[in-house]
Amino acid sequence: MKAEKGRKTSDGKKEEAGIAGPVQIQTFVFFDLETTGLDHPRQITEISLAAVRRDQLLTGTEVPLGGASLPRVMDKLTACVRPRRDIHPKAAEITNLTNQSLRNHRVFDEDLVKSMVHLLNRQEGPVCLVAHNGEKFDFPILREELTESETVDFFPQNVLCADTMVVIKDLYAGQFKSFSLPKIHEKLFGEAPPPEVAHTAEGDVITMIKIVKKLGAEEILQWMDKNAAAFAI
Ligand code: DCM
Ligand code: MG
Ligand code: MG
Repeated sequence: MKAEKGRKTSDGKKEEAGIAGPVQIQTFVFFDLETTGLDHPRQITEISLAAVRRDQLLTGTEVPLGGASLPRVMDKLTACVRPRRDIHPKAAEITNLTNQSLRNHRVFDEDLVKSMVHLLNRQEGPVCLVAHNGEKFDFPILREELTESETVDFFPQNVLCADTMVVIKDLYAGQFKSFSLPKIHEKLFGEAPPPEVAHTAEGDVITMIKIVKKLGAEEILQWMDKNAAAFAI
């Protein structure tokens, strides 16, 4: 988080200006949305959250999975959502979520938001939502759905957010020609995520975690400690 410069510590000494404050994010909640498409209003068709402790990203028990390693200890929530507008055919094609298949599902409502909040409340703080292209896509869409459904007051005010696309552009720009999630995965693991994984919210969340571990979690997590912003509206 951006440092509060010159803040006084409990013994009255001034902290050194310019050095990031004592914030060390303890839980990273990888997060992805599937939506009705790229045209506005963009509405959620699926949401996935996977909360992972810092130490699990750095040294956690590793289970081999497709040549990568994943933390064994994760708290996850994935849910489909019926949007209040039509799903664009292109979005339906890549996500395999259709107007027809979601027709009897619940909309983005208080019960879903409370499920998310309960998952977030169980994590050790500071907590940071992490999404790929989150600044331009997932974070504003979630904020809009919270506002529209009048559930924004339930959402914890102290949650942070960070965008892995921004982090990777900042730290590893030279390594990649494209910064899309499938292209980064392809470069690092020799193949794109399979179609049954790509553009599913949970599949994209898992891909993000694999990428962070593979590129170097230590450096990426420290970047987020320094640069994460407040999620609250
Ligand atoms: N999307 C789209 N067309 C694309 C890429 C994405 O309409 N070529 C929309 C639909 C997806 C959403 O963006 O549900 C999120 O993309 P992603 O699966 O990459 O998270
Ligand atoms: Mg996404
Ligand atoms: Mg996705």
